[in-house]
Amino acid sequence: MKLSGAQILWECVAREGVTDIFGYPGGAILPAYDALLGYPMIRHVLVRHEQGATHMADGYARASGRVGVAIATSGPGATNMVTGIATAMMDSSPIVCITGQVGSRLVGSDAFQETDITGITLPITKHNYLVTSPADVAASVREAFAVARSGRPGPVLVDITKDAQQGSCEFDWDAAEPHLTEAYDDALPGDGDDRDAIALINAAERPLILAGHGVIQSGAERELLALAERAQIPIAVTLLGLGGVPASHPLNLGMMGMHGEAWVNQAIQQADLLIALGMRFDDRVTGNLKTYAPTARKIHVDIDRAELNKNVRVDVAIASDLRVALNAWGSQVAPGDRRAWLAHIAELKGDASVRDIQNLPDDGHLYAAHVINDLWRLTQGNALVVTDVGQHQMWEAQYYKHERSRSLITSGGLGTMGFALPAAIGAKIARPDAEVWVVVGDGGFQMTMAELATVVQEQLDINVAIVNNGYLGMVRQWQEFFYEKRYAATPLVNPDFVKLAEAYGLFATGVRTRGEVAAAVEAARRSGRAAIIDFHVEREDSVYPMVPAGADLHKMIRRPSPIVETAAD
Ligand SMILES: Cc1cc2nc3c(=O)[nH]c(=O)nc-3n(C[C@H](O)[C@H](O)[C@H](O)COP(=O)(O)OP(=O)(O)OC[C@H]3O[C@@H](n4cnc5c(N)ncnc54)[C@H](O)[C@@H]3O)c2cc1C
Ligand SMILES: Cc1ncc(C[n+]2csc(CCOP(=O)(O)OP(=O)(O)O)c2C)c(N)n1
Repeated sequence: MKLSGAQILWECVAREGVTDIFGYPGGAILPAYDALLGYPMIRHVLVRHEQGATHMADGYARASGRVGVAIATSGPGATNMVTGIATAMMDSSPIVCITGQVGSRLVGSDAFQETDITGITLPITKHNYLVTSPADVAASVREAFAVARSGRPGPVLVDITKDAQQGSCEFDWDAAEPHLTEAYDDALPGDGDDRDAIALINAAERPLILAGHGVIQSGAERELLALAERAQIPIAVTLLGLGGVPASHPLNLGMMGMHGEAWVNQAIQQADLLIALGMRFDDRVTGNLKTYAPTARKIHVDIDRAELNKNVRVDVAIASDLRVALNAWGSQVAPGDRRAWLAHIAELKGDASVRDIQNLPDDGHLYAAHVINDLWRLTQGNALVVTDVGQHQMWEAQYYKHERSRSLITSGGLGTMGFALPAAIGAKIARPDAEVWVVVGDGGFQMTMAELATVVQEQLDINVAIVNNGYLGMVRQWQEFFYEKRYAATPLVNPDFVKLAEAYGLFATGVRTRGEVAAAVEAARRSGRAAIIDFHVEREDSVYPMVPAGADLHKMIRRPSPIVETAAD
């Protein structure tokens, strides 16, 4: 069957099972857009900025586990994608980005809207392709999907010249089947021996599981809980691991790291064994590496061999898909009695719990923690929450109790402000039945709020909670703690977000006191359309506890005023 390169592109995308793509047209990608009209089974979501398209594809992928697809034209369209691609790369999110390129004979001539996007994205993609002939489209596109979803997932870019889209050739799906090299395929059995890992676990008195994003990505939630319950090992989770273990599970201690629970960080420092599963020892998680978990032996299971012994030297390093590894350990892990260790952690919890906000008398002030806590109660923990980056992101992690995998989507590794709204659009399209809440700061919201028009055009029912403190809050907090309150470039003058939302035809309301929170959330939920709530929160509140960057993990800054204990809350 003879098809144009553009038709081959969509033929392959459709056969990969893709039903939704996110993009923005332009000259060099016009042949592909023209051919798209012949593929009505693929829904195209017109974004307002190509960065939005990449975050949407990313949110789609994180919400569903399927590959997200974004498309843009050459030059500025392609460069606008760079932040979204880097975001997906840092958090191992599988997306395929398709860009148009100038005609192959013009490549290298500084032609109109020519950029070397494969060169630019080389370090922030798992792999990328420059396709200059229609005969190469099928193999490149099929391989791009295979690379994006294989092994450790990640972003792949396919740059297709205009003449490669316009020219024709025979389309042969089978002949284009990808044959991945080991580097992009699932990990081979690792060097570390399962028997060594099991022996360490069985001998440990104070073991701790560190559960990361890889638990969710490998679908190993049940296997992980089975291990923890059988051996009675407590679990700490990373930011991107939240939801992989139900928050209410008695062995789940909560989040580790810079803004993690104080008792979790102390338990890490006192453990005699860390079992790190699908997490990469980010510096937000370890603090000072020289003093990190000094008394612990360490086991690390990761699908990416390059992560093993990268930041933290371990005793047993296993390169494997996590689910495969945990199944192999299975019943060889001995049933454990770790009551003494668990009781000790419960004591740490009692001593260290400083998050009192819930029990503070209502003095007329509205704290972000109130907002998140009420949102959690009112949605009964069932919402799919997509956060932006900053203080509100950390408060969400602390106060919204995630019970299910893929119920929190957030930019962890790159920490990309502007991520939340577009990622939520992708998530809602991937899971139309989910109740989606965006939790976003007044700063980050203004980076990509143009995508509200996409929400309206696609008739998406998404709720946006703006945690409005009139500052670039997280940076203000660093200035308060480390720069003597010299607030350089952090106070914000904002538009009236309620009026803005109304201009888009959305439901909108503002909240200034704690007593108004519940009614506003319920009104947004009942409105049956996209909604924005502008929460005017305490302007100079800070996120506690905090491990200053590079400090020892147990040396946390605590909330200064004495506050009532609510560990059980
Ligand atoms: C303002 C701010 C503050 C932050 N504070 C904190 C904090 O206090 N605590 C915290 O935890 N984080 C914090 N972060 C996030 C932090 O920067 C990292 O993004 C996060 O810790 C990474 O979590 P992870 O290692 O689980 O996930 P990833 O970075 O996604 O790594 C996942 C790992 O799992 C592996 N993997 C993937 N699939 C599989 C599989 N099938 N089988 C086995 N392995 C697999 C991957 O190879 C990778 O090594 C913060 C971020 C921001 C922006
Ligand atoms: C694109 C981008 N630029 C700058 C930063 C640095 N940064 C991290 S948090 C933050 C402040 C965020 O402010 P806001 O969105 O209002 O959220 P808040 O911290 O107040 O909750 C900034 C500027 C970033 N993470 N991303």
